[in-house]
Amino acid sequence: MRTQIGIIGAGPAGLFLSHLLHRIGIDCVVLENRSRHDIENTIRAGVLEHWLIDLMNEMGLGERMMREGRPDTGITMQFLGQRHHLDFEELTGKKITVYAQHEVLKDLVAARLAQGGPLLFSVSNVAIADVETDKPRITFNDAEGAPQVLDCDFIVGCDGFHGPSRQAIPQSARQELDMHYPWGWLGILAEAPRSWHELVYSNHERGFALLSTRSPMTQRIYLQCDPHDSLDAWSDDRIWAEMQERFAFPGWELFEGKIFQKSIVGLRSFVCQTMQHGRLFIAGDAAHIVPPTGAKGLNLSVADVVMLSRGLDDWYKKGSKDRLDSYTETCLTRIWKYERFSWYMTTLFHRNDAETAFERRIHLADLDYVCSSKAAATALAEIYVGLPIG
Ligand code: FAS
Ligand code: PHB
Repeated sequence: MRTQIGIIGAGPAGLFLSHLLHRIGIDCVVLENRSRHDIENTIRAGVLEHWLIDLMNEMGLGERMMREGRPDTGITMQFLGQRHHLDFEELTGKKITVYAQHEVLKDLVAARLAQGGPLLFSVSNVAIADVETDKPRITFNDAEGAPQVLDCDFIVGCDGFHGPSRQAIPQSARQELDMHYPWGWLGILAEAPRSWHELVYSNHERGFALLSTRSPMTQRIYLQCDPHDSLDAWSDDRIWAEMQERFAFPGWELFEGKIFQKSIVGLRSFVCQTMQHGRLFIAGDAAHIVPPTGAKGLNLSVADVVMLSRGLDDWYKKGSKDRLDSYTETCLTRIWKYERFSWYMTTLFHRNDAETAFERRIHLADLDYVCSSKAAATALAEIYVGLPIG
């Protein structure tokens, strides 16, 4: 098999890249080791930045998102029993849209297959070779187990944090930086109506809680927990009791319902400051991880491949490698702003048992400042809605 761009991974980064390349007439093949059903049913992110909505619509992929996604003018911040609306639209002129990542993937997969784009699911034994030559290749077994070779001009690793592409950059050439947080997120999906008109971020003495949504009758709710907690320790009753405490607000009711999905994820920040090596590029979670508090993971992954697609366009159309050569530097500028923002939102909203009484008052003053200063609110809002994609 031969193509111009070999893409490993059919998550947001890999699928958006395939559509961006298709739009500019560059051939690509996407290799995904999970099944179509699995990737379309993996519950992850929920918030899309304004420019990503525009991109989906520009590519003709936004019809269902515009129909089923929930555009929000802002978020609600809750602390000390008070709720404060941060009006992003008033502060920035932009909105966010709550539309689940797995729904985005369904739309991207269906469109890619309809275009006849080679999108191979359930592959195995993916290995990257010869990236230091001008004939890089990917070896793998296809869904039937037959060995295959994909010859490419370039390989793009969109295979997430645990995929093989980052490891294909020699350790000596990789500069990796990370931070771990002492918190985990217990996330649930519940069959219940919406209890509030927008996202609620609650900083409560008992811990952080986040009220999000997936549809009018499916709610996505998160609780700060110990990252080493087991789901066995979190019965449905305990989960609802904890959520009622952390979201408690006079005259308001959190609607409960059947919990049909539970998970616990740890929080971390990670950046591989080397995002290219020879003819190999890495993008998205393969290169960086943010704690989900700022709702940046998916959006940052897509921003990487927007930048990369521009460099590949220059390479094929103008014979210029300048934008490919500056890919890492270009992406890191946005990545580190989003890493800081995600760290900020995480430390702002999570209950840190290790902080002193004085630090707790500083923390509460920080929350109060965001809710009482237009300048502070705008600083949060402009990144939450999404920095310009340039
Ligand atoms: P992804 O990890 O999404 O996609 C990588 C793809 O590569 C996967 O489909 C994988 O199966 C495939 N792959 C891996 N190894 C392979 C191999 N060897 N061969 C072929 N394919 C391979 N972000 C938010 O903004 N908000 C959230 O609430 C949020 N919650 C999250 C919860 C969890 C449990 C996780 C893990 C992440 C969460 N994220 C969240 C972040 C998430 O949305 C990512 O930022 C986003 O999926 C990144 O997209 P990709 O870079 O495409 O990587
Ligand atoms: C989600 O809906 O999954 C979501 C929303 C906002 C966040 C994180 C996750 O900050």
